[in-house]
Amino acid sequence: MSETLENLLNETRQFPPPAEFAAAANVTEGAYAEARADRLAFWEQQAHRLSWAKEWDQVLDWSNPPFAKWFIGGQLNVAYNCLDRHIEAGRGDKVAIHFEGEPGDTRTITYADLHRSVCQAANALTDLGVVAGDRVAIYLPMIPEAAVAMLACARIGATHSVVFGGFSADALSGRIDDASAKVVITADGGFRRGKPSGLKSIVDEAVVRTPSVEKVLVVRRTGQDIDWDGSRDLWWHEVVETASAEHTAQAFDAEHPLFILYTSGTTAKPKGILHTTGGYLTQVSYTHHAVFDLKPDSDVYWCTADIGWVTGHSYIVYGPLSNGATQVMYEGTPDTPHRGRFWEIVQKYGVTILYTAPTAIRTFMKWGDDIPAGFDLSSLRLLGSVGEPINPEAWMWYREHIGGDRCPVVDTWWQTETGAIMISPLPGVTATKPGSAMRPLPGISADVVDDQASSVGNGGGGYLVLREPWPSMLRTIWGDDQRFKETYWSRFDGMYFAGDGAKKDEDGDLWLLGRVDDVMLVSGHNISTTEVESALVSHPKVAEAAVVGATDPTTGQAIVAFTIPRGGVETDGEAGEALIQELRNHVAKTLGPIAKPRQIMLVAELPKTRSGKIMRRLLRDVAENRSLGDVTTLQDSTVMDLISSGLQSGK
Ligand code: 6R9
Repeated sequence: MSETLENLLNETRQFPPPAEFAAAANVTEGAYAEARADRLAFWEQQAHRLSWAKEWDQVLDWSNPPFAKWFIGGQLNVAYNCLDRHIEAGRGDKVAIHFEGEPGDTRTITYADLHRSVCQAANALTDLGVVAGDRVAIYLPMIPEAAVAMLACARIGATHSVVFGGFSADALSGRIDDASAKVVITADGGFRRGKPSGLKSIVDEAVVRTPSVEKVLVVRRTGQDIDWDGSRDLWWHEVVETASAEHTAQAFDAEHPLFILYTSGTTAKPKGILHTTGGYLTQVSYTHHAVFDLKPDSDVYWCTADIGWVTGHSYIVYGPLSNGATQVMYEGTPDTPHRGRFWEIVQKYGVTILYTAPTAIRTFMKWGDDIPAGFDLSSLRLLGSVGEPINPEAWMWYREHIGGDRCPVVDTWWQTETGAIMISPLPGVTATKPGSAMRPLPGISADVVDDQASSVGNGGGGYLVLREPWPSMLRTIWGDDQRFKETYWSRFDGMYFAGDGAKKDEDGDLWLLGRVDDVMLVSGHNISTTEVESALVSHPKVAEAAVVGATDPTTGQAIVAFTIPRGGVETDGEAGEALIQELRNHVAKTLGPIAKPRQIMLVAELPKTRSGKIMRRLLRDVAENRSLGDVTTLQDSTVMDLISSGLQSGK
């Protein structure tokens, strides 16, 4: 990977924080030096952001790597930290959640309201026989009950396993079974693209195969007809909303399991990533405060992720609520009932901090600049990105068309496994570069190493690793310590291997290059898919691109690009052919002739996972004329048919 291209390093645009923003920022430059001087003392200080029932005796126990323990001997309750302590501080009437349902129904939920619901749900779960250490599966749409259910589990020490509401019965039953969940919390359905989708029917199918499940608790959201098993199913409004709202939170050990969240490996069985209590809450609370510069009294924060992903866990539920934020929660899709829905929501609630994903940003670019231009976005003061490398042009578009050229943009790198943000600008400190996640946060030691595990110098590329344990790190893979060691700790001795490629530029700032499985080897040169994609997206006629390496008799692998033109670009017949030539030449000019794609296909859509990441594996199958591999994690299964049929017609 050291022979990578120079393109991203040629990005010279830089955006220092506005002086006013920097002057009022939550975190200043000094934090880096402080953490460097004494990393454990730094994290200990961050742990004091929380209320502990009992202080820890030791900050970190790393005597048995890679099994870390943080804040040993400490005890706390997560729900108490997210709710009760704000109420005790006189902030019970503050809005916690502005809920916006897809059909337009709304709910305003204060911290006192949320506390009441969580206490009721905690009592109801206790009545159902759930005790500390039991697992509870949560399979809900993006409605406030999802946060209530998670916090109720945390309150009684039950470990939740949230399964994204778009997953199939197979995926759901596999996850319920792996964790032996005792209770499943679901809804009759949710609203998606204007239609009620079924959830309860999928649970019915899944639990036939999961003997551990004793009860299914059902929220009424859509009112659609559902099947009912009187010995197993219970309505949320009958058992939770009638339960006592008195509940005293008991403190749990800092290493008590808080949640399991499954990540789908590319091939094998999903991995149950286990997070625990004290270190996790410390790091999500600190990073939410530092990276988003949250001012709880004036900000309106909105993270557009689904609660079914780690971004929703850490930056909708635990980070913002532990910090006493007011936030927006939206149930639906960005184009229902119209393509301005996000901007309408920003305008309506006066959102000040927006956290979304490159896949959404590129979609908005494709839809056209005039859509956000039709709304008042002047309340925004900070923009965040997460989920994939953000192409420099998408970053610029986000800054200009959403951030009015005034809001700092923070590109945040992290993973389900890391639990919290690891690499990101600090908005009041860092002069950002479009497309770079910049530096590890204070207290985090990320590095880029070569095949021999040596740190690369500035200007070099290689593998992203984490050299020291961090508070919100995964503790293991549920039930499989061996797999935990093999997956993350065996590639480089004594380091956590993240599976991502990265580069250091001449200033030592970090550029993420995507999963190392996606790197292409063309005539002996390592070329990252991210770089070629960014070169394509830097062309004014391109909205989105996905690049793969296909076997080639002369070059080993050859670059094949799937490209979505921006709205209004002519692609029929000769115009399409001309555009393809123009794009091939554009890539050759930007990155060098070695990176010129062998083939470019103009397509209408790209295959994405349900969390919005491009599935290059499937495009590789198409590029190499193979039948498609496993498509069960595809967001939209018709996309691949569209792409394949487009190719046959020569497009
Ligand atoms: C939070 C989340 C993790 C993988 C990660 C990387 C990619 C996430 C990124 C990014 C470049 C960023 N990723 N954020 N790549 N820049 N800012 O997405 O967790 O679903 O577990 O995915 O996502 O490849 O390894 P998760």
